[in-house]
Amino acid sequence: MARNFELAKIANNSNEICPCDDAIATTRHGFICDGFWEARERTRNRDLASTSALALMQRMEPLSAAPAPTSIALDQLDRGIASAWRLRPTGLLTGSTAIAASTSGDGLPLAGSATVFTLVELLARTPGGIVAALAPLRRFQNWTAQQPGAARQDIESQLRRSSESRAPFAGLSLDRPRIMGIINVTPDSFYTGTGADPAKAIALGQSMIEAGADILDIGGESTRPGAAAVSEAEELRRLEPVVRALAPLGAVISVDTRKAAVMAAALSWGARIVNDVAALEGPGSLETVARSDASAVLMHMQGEPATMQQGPRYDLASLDVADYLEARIAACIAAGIAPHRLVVDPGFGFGKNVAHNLELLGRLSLLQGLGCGVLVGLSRKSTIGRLSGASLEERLPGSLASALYALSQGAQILRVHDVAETRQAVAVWRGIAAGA
Ligand code: 7PJ
Repeated sequence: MARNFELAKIANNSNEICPCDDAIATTRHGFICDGFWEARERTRNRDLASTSALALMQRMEPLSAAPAPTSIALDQLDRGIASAWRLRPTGLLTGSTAIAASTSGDGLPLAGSATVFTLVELLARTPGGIVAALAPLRRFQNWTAQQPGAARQDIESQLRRSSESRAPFAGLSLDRPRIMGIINVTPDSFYTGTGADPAKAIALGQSMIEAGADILDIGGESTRPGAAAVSEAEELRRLEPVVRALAPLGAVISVDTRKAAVMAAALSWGARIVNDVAALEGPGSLETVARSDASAVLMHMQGEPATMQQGPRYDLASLDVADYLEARIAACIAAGIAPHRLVVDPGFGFGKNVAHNLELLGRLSLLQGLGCGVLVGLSRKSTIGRLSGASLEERLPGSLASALYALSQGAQILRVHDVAETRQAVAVWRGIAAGA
């Protein structure tokens, strides 16, 4: 009773949920309630109290839709007023229908893949808010040809980047979906408890390679909201044996870190990708990657892990995230990192509520206009729980559904906990898409 009261109190005071673990809440005052750690354990144990805890927690964030842009006809778009625009390839086709549309000029390949887009949604910022105009590709191309020079060049280059093939990333061709297995060498990550035990992390990595992982993403710091900060020395200590042991085994090694010194060390131990939830914004990160020949994942995060789930705000999440990632790509290029060394990631759950995550996933193909591969990490995150009511342990089916949706929108890399299951789902999805 006392505990339920405690949970109710927490639920009433809370406004957001961690992106990863349903059972962790931040309060309006920005701290993690102690009672929640116990509640989390109870959720894992799946006793009766934990079920009601989950129900309480799921009520904390309503499943509301993100504000939609105002729909207008393409001809109504006042070019003088729109300050910036982005194209979202849509009307996506697969199989022989895709080939036919491509042959007739009614469609273009999405990022060089077998999926073809036949419609374009033009999103524009105007003083009155964001507007969206949807048009068939040919009509859109005709309209583009009538635009003044600079605008035309901008739109044409976005269209070209959305359709051209991606360069290989860290030696992996992106002409088929790639799977990145998640290995957290941390005592406090939200899922897959290898803890901080290197031997268990190495064994998990070996099993992921056997299951067909192309990339292993090894992290020594939890970026979940409220997670304890980890010193550089501790992060290095956790990562070194795992990176060194797994690097020679065939999968490309990625290091999930925000610290430049950790990036440099992991690269010297054999890692080839830096996965940075801060998109190389930390001190020395850009320079460290530029000095190496490493590749990097640029992820969008609004705010800082400790507080990012407290009232995140966007004009339109997909547009704001695309603008941010474009700026980070430009910063990388300026620092000497060529675009083929980069993939972008919208950062599901990092300073985003459920509605933001769903809008981002629905408009994922917008990111193809940046010209880099797109990586998606939705595996077992709280949005899956919110849509399905499933606990952390039960979220594999929902994770697979979200992964396949991301593939249908052109994502090239899936960051997942469940490599074998994802691999099977991807193989079946690809077979079906090519089938007719
Ligand atoms: C992500 C990540 C993600 C990238 C985490 C978890 C939570 N890195 N690190 N993208 N999420 N690039 O392990 O699911 O979505 S931490």
